[in-house]
Amino acid sequence: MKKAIITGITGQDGAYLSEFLLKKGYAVFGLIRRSSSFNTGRINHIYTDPHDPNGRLKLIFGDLTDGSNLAKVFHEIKPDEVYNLGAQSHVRVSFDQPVYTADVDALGTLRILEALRSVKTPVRFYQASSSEMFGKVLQTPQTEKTPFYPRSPYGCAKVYAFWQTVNYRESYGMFNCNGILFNHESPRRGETFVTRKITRGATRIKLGLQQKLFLGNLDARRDWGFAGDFVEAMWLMMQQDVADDYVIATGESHSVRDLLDETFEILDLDWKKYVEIDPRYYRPAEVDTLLGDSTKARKVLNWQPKVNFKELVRMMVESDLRLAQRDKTKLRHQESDEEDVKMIMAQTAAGSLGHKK
Ligand code: NAP
Ligand code: G4F
Repeated sequence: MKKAIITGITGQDGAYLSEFLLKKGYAVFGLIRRSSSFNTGRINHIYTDPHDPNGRLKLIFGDLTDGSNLAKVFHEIKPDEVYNLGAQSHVRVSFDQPVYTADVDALGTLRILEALRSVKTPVRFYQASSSEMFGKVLQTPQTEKTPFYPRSPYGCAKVYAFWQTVNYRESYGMFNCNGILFNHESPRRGETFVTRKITRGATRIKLGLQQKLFLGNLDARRDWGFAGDFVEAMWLMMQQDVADDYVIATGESHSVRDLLDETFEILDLDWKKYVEIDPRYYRPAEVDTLLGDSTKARKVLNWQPKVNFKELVRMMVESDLRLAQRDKTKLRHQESDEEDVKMIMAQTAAGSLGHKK
């Protein structure tokens, strides 16, 4: 049975990739960070009892800032494949936490590469590179040959990690791949990324749980795909005879405004009545437009996306509508529970439920 280690298993892509690898028959080992509250919500449905000898998903505590722990994990598990999806992945936040972002996203990758270099069994390595590396784009559409021009601490950290991945491949003959993935979304997308923020906000507005939606730059354009399609490309890269780097994208670009049109139209609402601009969501430097050309992946990996923009938005709206409905029901129950508690307390104070002496 093949063994894969996934860093960032609790994130959006980690959850989809785990499901995908488990279906392929892999034993999956996920690195998780210790957290003061549960952080495994996206993978609870596939998690098995840690003592079950047949359980194929195991979680191990670890952190990309702790190199000695990474080396220990690799030596103990001797994986066939390592997928490095762990990152401080929010571009806006990287301006507030540039050093931390570099430590996790750039040096974290280097720590993995160094640890893997000392593992004696052959290991294949996947690095979650990003279209953010193209930043202020020098060519459209962007291919594997387009020069990088990062526009954020996050983008700079990912460029560093990209080149170290290539460098270790060329210097030490390691099987290292970079997947240069354009934006990919899903119902499991973090709530502060723009797609999910919009589908979540719009559905809550529809059900009366929220009045307004505050956003930043509505003119930015992105090549948005479905995360479930994109994790298949990660795996395909790792099954080739030769390690290489690939752009993974849909080849369609839409603005944040298009996303608002599409989302609110499904809900029969006019977004202009609800959306307000909040400059806090502007970035010191913006990536205005991204559009990927994944011809190489389509030819070599025989990969192509299955879900288009409209289908993606509908999938996210339906899922968020279900969650909003659940929140509304919970709120109603809470209100009626609150009434019950008040009534019981009032009766107690009045003596009708008072303690007998
Ligand atoms: P995500 O949902 O934000 O997940 C990030 C994961 O990294 C989480 O599991 C998080 O753990 C973990 N993590 C954060 N800091 C860590 C640390 N110090 N040590 C170990 N793990 C840490 O991101 P995603 O959307 O799934 O993206 C996966 C990867 O692809 C990331 O590297 C991202 O930068 C890259 N990428 C994403 C896209 C996209 O559009 N989604 C496009 C290109 C590249 P917690 O749950 O504990 O926070
Ligand atoms: O959804 P976003 O935060 O994604 P961004 O910055 O493109 O980064 C994502 O994709 C990258 C791949 O290119 C990944 F590497 C990265 O990890 C992450 O997954 O923002 C998209 C666009 C930006 O131009 C932003 O300025 O939407 C604009 N935007 C407008 N209002 C907003 C908002 N973004 C966020 N997060 N929140 C807003 O209120």
